[in-house]
Amino acid sequence: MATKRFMTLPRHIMEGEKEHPEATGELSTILLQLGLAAKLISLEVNKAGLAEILGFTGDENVHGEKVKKLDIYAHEMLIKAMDHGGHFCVMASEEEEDIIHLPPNQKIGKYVLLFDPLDGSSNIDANISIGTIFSIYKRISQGNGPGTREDCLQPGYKQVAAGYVVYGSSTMLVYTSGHGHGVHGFTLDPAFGEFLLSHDGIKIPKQGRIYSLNEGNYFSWPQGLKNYIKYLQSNLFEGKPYQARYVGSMVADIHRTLLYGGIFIYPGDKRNLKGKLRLMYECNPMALLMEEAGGRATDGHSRILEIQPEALHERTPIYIGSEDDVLLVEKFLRDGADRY
Ligand code: P6P
Repeated sequence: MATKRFMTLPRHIMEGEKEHPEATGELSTILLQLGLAAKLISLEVNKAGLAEILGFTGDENVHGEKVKKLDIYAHEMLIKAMDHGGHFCVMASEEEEDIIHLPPNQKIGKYVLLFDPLDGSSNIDANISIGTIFSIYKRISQGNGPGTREDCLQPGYKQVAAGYVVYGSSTMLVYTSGHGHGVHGFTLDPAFGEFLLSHDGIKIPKQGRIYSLNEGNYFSWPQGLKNYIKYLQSNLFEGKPYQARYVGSMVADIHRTLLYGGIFIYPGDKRNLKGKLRLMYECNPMALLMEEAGGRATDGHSRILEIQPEALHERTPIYIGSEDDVLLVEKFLRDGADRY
């Protein structure tokens, strides 16, 4: 392995490819293209306050939510960066109701890309960290024609790669190609516009000391979750209770959980039984990363990665982070018998 000091994303991907002779190099090219899109989105995000591109477009996305201009820019940038090169047969985005076909004149590939172009975008105006989340599968539909909804609705354990870009105090790209190949983080050096390996083989602590969820929804939670949070607040762990941290931007909250340990929760509650976060392009990619880093990700009872999707934008409750923390909340949920 080359010295880490200047291990750029391209070199890391090429080195990884050498270790896996079965790799066709196509996945490597896809990850490099995603890195390029991330740099371009990062440029816009980092100057958003100056570029007068803040504020609502007045449009609404497929979920009836007001859309910020940066959402559209990130969505369009990712499609432009990924819709040629002949790698994909179909794509899907949080910003589009239906699946996205490649332009008619483009070569059709064997991969499927799902993405949330700019998650946490409601935080843009407050300069809070936001992110891009991506999930990659191989097609399962027959033939070499355009991909189908079936290609986009695969359970998370079939992902061939997943990751996120967090646009924060620095821009970081974190990805895994699954199958024990580990989770690796790259920090963008703006001086020469390259992602440099900064976190090689991220592993999450088996237990943390931080819990992360929106406590404003307390009175809608299942009883077991209320009991769990009260337990964390009223017991001492190494002499003090757990600390509460909640950004309200999934990529930022997951990134901190991955590096520091603990648990991130977006539960189902009596108003929204399936919670808020999307299975295909938020929870599945984060679950693959977390399991690869030694953590755990469930809907409170079952592995996120084993959920058989039925709809492109379906939601799921998510309990994700350090293995011991997720196992403990599952016990409280069982004991609470999902009572409200
Ligand atoms: P709430 C951001 O809008 C988002 O989709 C995720 O990034 C974040 O984890 C969640 O919603 C925050 O939701 O209900 O706590 O504001």
